Amino acid sequence: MPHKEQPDFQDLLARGQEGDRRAIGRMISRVEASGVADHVMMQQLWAHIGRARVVGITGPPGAGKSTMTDRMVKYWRKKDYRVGVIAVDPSSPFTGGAILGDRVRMNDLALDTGVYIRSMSTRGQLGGLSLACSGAVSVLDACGYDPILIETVGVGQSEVAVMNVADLVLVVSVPGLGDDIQAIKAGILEIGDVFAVNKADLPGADRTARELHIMLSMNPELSADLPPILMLSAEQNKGVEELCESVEERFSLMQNSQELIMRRNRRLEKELMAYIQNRLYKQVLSPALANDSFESNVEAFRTNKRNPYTWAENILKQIQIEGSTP
Ligand SMILES: Nc1nc2c(ncn2[C@@H]2O[C@H](COP(=O)(O)OP(=O)(O)OP(=O)(O)O)[C@@H](O)[C@H]2O)c(=O)[nH]1
Ligand SMILES: [Mg+2]
Repeated sequence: MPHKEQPDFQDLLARGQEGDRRAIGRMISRVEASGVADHVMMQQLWAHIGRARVVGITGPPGAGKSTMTDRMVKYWRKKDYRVGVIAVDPSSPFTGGAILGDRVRMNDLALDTGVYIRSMSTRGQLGGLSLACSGAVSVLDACGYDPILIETVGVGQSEVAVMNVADLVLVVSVPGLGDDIQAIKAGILEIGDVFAVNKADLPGADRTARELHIMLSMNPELSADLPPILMLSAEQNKGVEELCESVEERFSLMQNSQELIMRRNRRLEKELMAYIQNRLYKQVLSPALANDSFESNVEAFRTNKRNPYTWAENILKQIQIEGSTP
């Protein structure tokens, strides 16, 4: 069945591919607003995506992720790539100033038409932050942006989950984190493909890099192929080139070994499963639960007037009946 938004979308896409930021912004907003990814749009995007290299950048608050992102964007701009940036702003009050900081820092980038920067909030993403982020990546990919950098603080679960959207994850550490490397969540260490010790202009960077090396060596799954650890000072623009080259090299390796394809397949499967679950919940399960909710039965369960497992079976029965109706 033709969708009424179809011609509108083709027009937006064509304009987005020319670098029209308003058109790109509108497409991303549509992905974000729909809660579950806008399936008509995702269907139309599918034929246009798969070229962009998606780099996730994560690390503790204040590690210099935005400063690094800014430098890395400039490196790829010099090579004439059109670069996309998705900055996932942490909603925590402690880092609430990040958006403004990012804006100020990336001001000169904002004037460059070869760069598209989008802030995305952890709040208000009905279908989940990862889904919204993945939709935004697809839009940018379809519009010809490559690489696409996603910056997020490695604190909350949803922020870390965003890294699933990336092909490659860059984990940023800095000297003097108190408990040093321990301050980086173990979960983040495991997802890193390239490690950066930023603020190498400050004392203690060597030690941080050494500790990182030891921690990574202890992981038996990695011991044969330790991810690279690079030191840099984003602020002084030292070591940024080497870092970007290392990221590019990693991408070539992943391309040659089919690792990239495997990761993308896994990601697609996860995304589609999340999408199906969302739709199932929204269209099938929530109407059934609205008629006969858990809450409305709590008292009956407690007083043995109704059995909770019978209730659950009853919900399932309703779904089957409703689900099989054409
Ligand atoms: N000394 C030093 N300071 C740096 C370096 N890179 C960034 N900074 C400073 O560290 C502070 C935080 O930098 P950001 O780039 O905002 O860090 P962030 O990781 O994006 O921060 P959040 O998004 O709030 O988590 C700023 O004051 C930067 O100027 C560096 O290489 N050396
Ligand atoms: Mg930042």
